[in-house]
Amino acid sequence: MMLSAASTRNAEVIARDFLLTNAAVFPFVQSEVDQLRLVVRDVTPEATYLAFNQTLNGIDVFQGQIKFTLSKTGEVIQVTSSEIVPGLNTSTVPKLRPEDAELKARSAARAETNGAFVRAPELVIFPLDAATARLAYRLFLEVDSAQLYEIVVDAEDGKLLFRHNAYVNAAQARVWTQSPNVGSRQLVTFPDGWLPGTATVTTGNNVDAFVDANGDDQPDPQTTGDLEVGRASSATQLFDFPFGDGTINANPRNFKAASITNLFYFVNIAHDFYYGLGFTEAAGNFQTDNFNKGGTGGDAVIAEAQQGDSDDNAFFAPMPEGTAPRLLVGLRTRGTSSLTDDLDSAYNGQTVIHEYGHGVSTRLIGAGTSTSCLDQIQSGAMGEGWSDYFAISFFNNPVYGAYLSQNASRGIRRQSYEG
Ligand SMILES: [Ca+2]
Ligand SMILES: [Ca+2]
Ligand SMILES: [Ca+2]
Ligand SMILES: [Zn+2]
Repeated sequence: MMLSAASTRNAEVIARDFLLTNAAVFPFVQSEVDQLRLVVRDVTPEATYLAFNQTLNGIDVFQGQIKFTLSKTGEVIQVTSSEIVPGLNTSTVPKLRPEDAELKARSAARAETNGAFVRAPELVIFPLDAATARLAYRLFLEVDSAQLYEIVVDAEDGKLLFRHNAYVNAAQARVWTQSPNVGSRQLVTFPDGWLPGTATVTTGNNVDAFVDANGDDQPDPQTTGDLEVGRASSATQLFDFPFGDGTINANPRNFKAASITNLFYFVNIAHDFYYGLGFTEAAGNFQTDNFNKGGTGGDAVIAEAQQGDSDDNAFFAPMPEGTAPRLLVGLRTRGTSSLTDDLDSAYNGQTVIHEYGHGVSTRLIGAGTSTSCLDQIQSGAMGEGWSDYFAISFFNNPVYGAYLSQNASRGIRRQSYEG
């Protein structure tokens, strides 16, 4: 179906006229249509493709495009639009200087001293919703071979409005993939589903991870550069924080963001591991949104790092299907008053697979209802055995808790599972 009649007029004139005569769909007034900047004009024997960008006082609206396809006889065949904002009255005079915007962008990308801008800062109008927009700077910062960020910061207060890594369109984190006893910390890319595209803290569909040093089971209300109300925080979804624990004579309490990030990572790993074994939405797993795949949502794991009541231990508090369970991991004091020899269970993958395993076994055996089905001596022992089995099996490492005990031959159990 054609959207307009054939015409011998210039394609650009046809397109602008179309917008004015379809104000119910594109509520632009004449001056707004006049300000549209033609950015693409691609003429083929069969069709003409046009793209306009909305502008205000010569400044482009960020991703504010309207695209037209016209037949060779001048009929409008298709019109699509993205972030256009009719009735804009945003100021087009920046308060921030371009060099200030560069400093803000560097800080957002954690590249204060490294990396280079590949384009000069340019002003854009950044829509916040269908009716409001901010004047902003758009910058491109190449940090290294894995990170080239497109960053948009507010031209008035420098607030980060948008970030996108042209190389990796996903969140990343630097984590221990087994424990500080094994290998080095790795920069990993989060699979889809771990963190919403706009998230800036460690709250995802499978887990909400935060620090609870005072042991009240609520996120400690701490907000610093690396923390936002107790969660690890990164405006660029680059969860890369300084690490320290007793293995390098550092007090792990001074590295909360790294701890929370690693716990977030391991709980997601556990979610995906058990999911693959059949602990799906319909089986009663732990997710906020179940994507219409059965079961009851609203029960992503609440994961508490450096939990104040869990020194030298870790816990899983099961809940009925549909209510969020808690996974608590504590610091290991190692029986000394020194804080700089302390270890952190959040860095121990086996601990998280084990504790999460209690959630799985209790949810399955309790039919999504009982939370005490594995509480007796024999059933409890079986639960511990299953959890250890999954933990050593996942990492293909028969010694349970070598990091926590700094004992490579038997870990925190009486002996290795291989004797
Ligand atoms: Ca707390
Ligand atoms: Ca569930
Ligand atoms: Ca200690
Ligand atoms: Zn256990």
